[in-house]
Amino acid sequence: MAMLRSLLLLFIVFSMGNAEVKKCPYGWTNFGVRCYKFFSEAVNWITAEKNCQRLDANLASVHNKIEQDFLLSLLPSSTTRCWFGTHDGEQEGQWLWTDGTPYDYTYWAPGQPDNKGIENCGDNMKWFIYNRWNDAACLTSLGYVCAKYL
Ligand SMILES: [Ca+2]
Ligand SMILES: [Ca+2]
Repeated sequence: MAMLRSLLLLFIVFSMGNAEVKKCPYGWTNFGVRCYKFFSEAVNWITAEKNCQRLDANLASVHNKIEQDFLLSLLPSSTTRCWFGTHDGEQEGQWLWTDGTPYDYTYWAPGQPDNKGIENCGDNMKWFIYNRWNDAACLTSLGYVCAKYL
């Protein structure tokens, strides 16, 4: 009986060991089921997405106002804009997320997206009163926010 009890105890200990809580890598911030990080290095949009992919991430997608507010909270106050994961490069006006999630939410600034002079990449602005999205020329250099699943 004592043996059985010991075996049971061992089983429980090992089970608990396997049920470890998933954590974000150092420097990334957990929100919901994803981990986010702002990179201040200013690069063009495709470089930003590729840099995220090297970290098993994509440029961040946004699916509701709570995620939008969280994403902007990652930006240092001096940084007014960052790349995030939306683009309409394949077909004008058909916006997609680089992480493949459904395009089920938008938060464009007034008058945006305006495709002014050809703008196919989304930036998120902590600027003036808006805290909203803009479409920008993809070769613009901006910081960016990557996101990946836990
Ligand atoms: Ca466009
Ligand atoms: Ca624009």
